Amino acid sequence: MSHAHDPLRPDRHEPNLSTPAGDGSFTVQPFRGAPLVVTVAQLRALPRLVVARHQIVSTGHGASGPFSFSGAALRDVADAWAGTLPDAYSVAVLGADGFGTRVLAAELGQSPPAGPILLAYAQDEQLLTRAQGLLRLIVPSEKDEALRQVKWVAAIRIEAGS
Ligand SMILES: Nc1nc2c(c(=O)[nH]1)N[C@H]1C(S)=C(S)[C@@H](COP(=O)(O)O)O[C@H]1N2
Ligand SMILES: [Mo]
Repeated sequence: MSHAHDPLRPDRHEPNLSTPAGDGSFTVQPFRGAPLVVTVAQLRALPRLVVARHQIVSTGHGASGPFSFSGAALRDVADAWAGTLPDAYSVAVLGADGFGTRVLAAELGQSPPAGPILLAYAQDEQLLTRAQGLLRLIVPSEKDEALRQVKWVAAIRIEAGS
């Protein structure tokens, strides 16, 4: 299937160099029902997982890292706050600047090295600053242009279908 016209599957993107405002809180939009706001403190209460030796391959300024990212599994976030999930679904993850990606349900269960997909709040054991992307989606399997390493995560939306 082609994703050529899907704005959450860009082929390329120049990274946004200006940091959008926010404290890392994000909205979870369940498939049905009202959205809720989750804080970084609530996220940190979920099991902490680590993705080690992950490199950010930037279009604009070369690769950085490898870093060790830690955070909560996107799957645990969905289980905790997204309510009843449809049989087939994907999770749209959007940054405060509108950049984003879509994670398929099947990807949520991936083990290393392809997974786990994290909502990371720390890099090399230091809490991420807002400028660094607090919070940042880490998709370990994506190694090309950081197109799925979404910074400034502000909203997560459950969408039916795959
Ligand atoms: N919210 C958001 N996340 C983003 C981007 C962006 O523009 N907005 N750019 C992506 C791209 S294309 C790159 S190369 C990396 C840059 O990450 P870095 O600042 O850690 O090098 O962020 C990715 N995540
Ligand atoms: Mo990039």
